Amino acid sequence: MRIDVLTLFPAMFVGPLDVSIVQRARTLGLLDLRIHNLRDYTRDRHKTVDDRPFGGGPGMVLKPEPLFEAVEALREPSGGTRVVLFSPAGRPFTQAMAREYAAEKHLVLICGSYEGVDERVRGALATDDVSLGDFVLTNGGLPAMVMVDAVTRLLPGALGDETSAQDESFAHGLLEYPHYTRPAEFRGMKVPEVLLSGNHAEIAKWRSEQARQRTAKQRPDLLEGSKTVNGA
Ligand code: JCQ
Repeated sequence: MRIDVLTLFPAMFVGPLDVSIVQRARTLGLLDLRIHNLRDYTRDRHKTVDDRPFGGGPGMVLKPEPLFEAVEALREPSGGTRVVLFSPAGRPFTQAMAREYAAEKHLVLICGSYEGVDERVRGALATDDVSLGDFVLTNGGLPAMVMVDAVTRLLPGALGDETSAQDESFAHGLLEYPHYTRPAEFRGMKVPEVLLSGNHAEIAKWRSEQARQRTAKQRPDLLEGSKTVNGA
C-alpha cells in the first residue's frame, strides 16, 4: 500500500520508520511511504503555511490552500484515497480502524500543527478525523507514525511466519496474557508452574483466564457489555 504524509516537520520521520518491521515492509515493497513537506505546496514567495485565527485568539491556524493543493496532487484521480486528519477532536483510533486502513490501497495523512487546521480541511478535504488519545501534542507527526506502524504490521507478509497478527491483544477483544522466557527463576521470581508443565490444554486455559483477569482490572470497558470499543 501507499502512504503519503503531509507535515511541516519531515525531519521527525527520519528514524522511527527506518527500522524493524516497518523498514522491512518498505524494503519488501509492501509499504510505499512518502513524506512530504507541506511548505513545498505553497505558492506565495514566503511559503506561508499558517495565519492568525479569524475572530481572534491565541496561536496560528494552518491555511487551507497548501493542504488542498497537496492532497489534490497526491490522491488517486479515480477516488479511493482515505485522507486522515489527526487531531484531539477526532474519533479514537482503534485496532479495528487499523485493520480497515490496512485493507486500503492509498492513505494520505495530514499532520496538523499549532492551534489546529482551518475547519474547511476537516469538512471538505479529510475523509477521516482521527485521535490517538485524550491529550494534546505539538503536532500530528507522532500520531501519523503510530498509525503507519499499526497499519504496516497488518499488511500481508509484514510479520515473519513466527508471529501472527491474529494472536495480538484486541484480536480477541482482551488484553494479552503474561509472557515469560528463561530463566525459570529470576531473582527469586518464579515462572508460573503451569507454563513449564507441557500440558497445552492447561496452558491455554491459564492464559485465557489471565487475559480475562488483566482486562477486568486494567480495562473493564473492554469486557462484556461494552462491546462497542474496538468493534470486538
Ligand atoms: C491527536 N491526540 C492528540 C495538535 C491541533 C489538527 O489540529 C491539531 C492537531 C494536533 C496534533 O494531534 C494531536 C492529537 N490525537 O495533538 C493540535
